[in-house]
Amino acid sequence: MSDFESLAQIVINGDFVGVKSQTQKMIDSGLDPIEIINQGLMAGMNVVGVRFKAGDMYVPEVMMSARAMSTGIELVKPLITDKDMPTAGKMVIGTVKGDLHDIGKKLVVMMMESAGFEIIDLGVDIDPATFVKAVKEHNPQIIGMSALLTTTMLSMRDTIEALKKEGLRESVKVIIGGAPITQAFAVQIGADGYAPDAATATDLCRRVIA
Ligand code: B1M
Repeated sequence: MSDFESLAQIVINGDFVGVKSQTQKMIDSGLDPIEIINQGLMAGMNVVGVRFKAGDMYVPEVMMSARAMSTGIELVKPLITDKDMPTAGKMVIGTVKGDLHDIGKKLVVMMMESAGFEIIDLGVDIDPATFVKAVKEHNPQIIGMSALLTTTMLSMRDTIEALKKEGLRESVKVIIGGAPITQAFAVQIGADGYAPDAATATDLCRRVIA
């Protein structure tokens, strides 16, 4: 097994202590930091995404892997400049107004960061005006909204309407998710896509901005 394969496997195992020593070893031996990220850390997280989607890995394991990957990224980051590491895209994300559920959203954030996206996480209970303000401030390609309550999911429609009112709807893709959300609902409110889980959300984001 190569050093890269071994690092990927340690990420899959969620072993953040192991990731620290293996990443440091690879840095010390002069390997390219970008390759350490792409062929080791992210390669491992990609496998985690596929297994999670297939139901072969569960939320706590995914969180352990994401933490392990972040440990490695923190070691490698000082060695690279922003221009060396192109981002896959920028997304503003939040749980909608009136809704405090954020475990699933955090999982989406972790998966997307692992895939190289820059994420601005607004947190929970985010009203349409705050999403609009964040679009103006950060100029993301994507807005992601999460809702876990049937009583709050309509706030997604309100945010889309607010974006239209401000003339911003054409400048961002809107993706939505959360337990009560369906593809039919996404179509109904004019979102660009719906993802049932965090791994699919990452694939969807890649697709909508391709
Ligand atoms: Co609440 N809660 N809760 N809750 N809670 C549910 C959602 C509920 C289904 C439980 C039930 O009754 N069976 C129910 C909603 C009923 C409904 O509307 N149909 C409910 C209720 C009623 C409530 C309160 C109203 C209870 C009360 O106070 N009477 C209250 C509301 C508070 C509020 O938000 N204003 C409330 C409060 C809470 C806690 C604070 C105690 C806690 C949240 C803690 C937190 O998030 N920090 C909580 C929890 C934990 C749950 C359950 C048990 C678990 C939710 C969860 O984290 N799932 C939930 C029951 C259930 O779902 N089994 C329930 C794990 C998580 C990984 O999955 O969030 O679905 P999920 O995310 C997935 C996908 O949905 C998707 O990817 C994720 C990972 O694969 N996804 C996206 C999510 N966001 C996405 C965004 C995307 C794409 C994909 O793109 C942007």
